[in-house]
Amino acid sequence: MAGNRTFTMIKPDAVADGNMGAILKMIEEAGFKIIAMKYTRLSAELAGKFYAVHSERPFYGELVEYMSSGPIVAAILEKDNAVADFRTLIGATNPAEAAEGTIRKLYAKSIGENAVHGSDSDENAAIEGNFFFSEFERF
Ligand code: YYY
Ligand code: MG
Repeated sequence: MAGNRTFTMIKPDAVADGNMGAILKMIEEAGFKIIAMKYTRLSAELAGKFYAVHSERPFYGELVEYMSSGPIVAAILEKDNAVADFRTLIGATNPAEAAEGTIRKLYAKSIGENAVHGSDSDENAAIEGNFFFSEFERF
């Protein structure tokens, strides 16, 4: 059964460009409820841990550098079918391939600087939410 929570980050490029409010508005208008949210900045060490699954990929170094380059917003979102519906809302990893009207189509600069993160499974949504939020912050 599909779960009802996912995890997102508004990435450094989108925060730096002043798109934080517009992206949060799209998320809320799509029916996601914000369960937990924080404005923070990842160290390179923490960004490396968050994306450890990609550590053997050629883009890992750039990804870690980028994700620690400035403030982000991290949030846990709730909605029926949250993981799949949120992936639809954000669009393809590469904005050139993202559908019209998706967050990445509107706000991503490139495949690397792609504005938002969205969990890819219920299991990872829980792991990623727990990475950023303690138990009393995600009630
Ligand atoms: O889940 P999603 O963010 O859509 O893509 P992933 O394949 O999990 O990759 C994570 C992250 O890595 C992606 O958002 C940008 C970056 N990246 C990249 O810079 N170059 C690639 N060819 C693939 C991914
Ligand atoms: Mg992913």
